[in-house]
Amino acid sequence: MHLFGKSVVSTVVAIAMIPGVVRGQESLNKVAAEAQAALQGASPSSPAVEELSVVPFAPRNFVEKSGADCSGGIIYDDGSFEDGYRTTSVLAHNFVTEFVLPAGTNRLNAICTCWSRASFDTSVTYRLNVYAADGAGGRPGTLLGSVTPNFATPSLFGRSFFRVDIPGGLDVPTNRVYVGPAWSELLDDSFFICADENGPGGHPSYFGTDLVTAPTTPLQTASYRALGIRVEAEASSSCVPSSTALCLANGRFRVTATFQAPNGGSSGDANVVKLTDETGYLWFFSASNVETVVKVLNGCGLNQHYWVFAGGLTNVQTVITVTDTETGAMTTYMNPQSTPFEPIQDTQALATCP
Ligand SMILES: [Ca+2]
Repeated sequence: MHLFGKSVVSTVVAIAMIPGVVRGQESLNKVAAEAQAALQGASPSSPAVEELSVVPFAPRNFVEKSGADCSGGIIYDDGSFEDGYRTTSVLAHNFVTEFVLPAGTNRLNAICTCWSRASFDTSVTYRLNVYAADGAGGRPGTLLGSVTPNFATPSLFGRSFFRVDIPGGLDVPTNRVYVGPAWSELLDDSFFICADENGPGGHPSYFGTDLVTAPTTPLQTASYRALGIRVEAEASSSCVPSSTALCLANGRFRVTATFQAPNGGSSGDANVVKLTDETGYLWFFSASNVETVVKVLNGCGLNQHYWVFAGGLTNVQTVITVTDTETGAMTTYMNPQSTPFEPIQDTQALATCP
């Protein structure tokens, strides 16, 4: 598909657009929803990724930085972007990359995205989505938060970073999340998220064609290494409770766990249920089937440590992580596969008093 040519379908959509529409999120969603309804059955059932580099005169290996680029943050690209991607959807594009937050950090402060364009529309309106890694097979799942709307004005065929600060930060319950932009092809024609095609790579990206729904199609162009998406993260001052994060001692300590059933059985994040401010339990397979009880005790008056105790009713492989969100210190316990859970009575767990 030529970048400047419009398919019959997208021409129909363009006519349906209202001139001067306010580019708020509500109108973004409304326009997309109306177009989706109008196009039912007409949109491609399996959208693919379209590459900016099919434009023969696009400059290569060219980085133009127009703003803060999260250079001190979590970066998976090599600093130069050889291409740009969007989907073939005539409705919307949604790209995310997996980010693994450094130990002790669970608050996203800023997201930087690199943009390029191949049209005379100079400004793209986009939302930034953060998804939990709780979809099928660890793919993007629950939408944890969005920052919207945002605007970027990349130069024609350039590659420019645009930084968005998250007001108050976004606390996330696990250290692995998916982050990236979504934008409407109806409102913003021919914009591309920058792509690094010769860096170290190592983190998967996914794409989809809805502004909100978690994108779950793996990005697998031949030369994909990383997208132009970076984040800044820091330690939150407290634990954020969720179905997989147990917050104890007035929110200071976060307990999370993963499990792996034997013989390639099910695996994932343990579900947590709080019992008291210092005790909770984990379940893996059903809410009625308790696997492990965990507590964090304040032993500062006795031996200048916080204590971690746990008792298991399981022989499934389990990894329990206890994090002191005030200091970022963490300790991890593992029960091996097909082994009766040995009691944990760790009175030296965290030397982070008071
Ligand atoms: Ca590169």
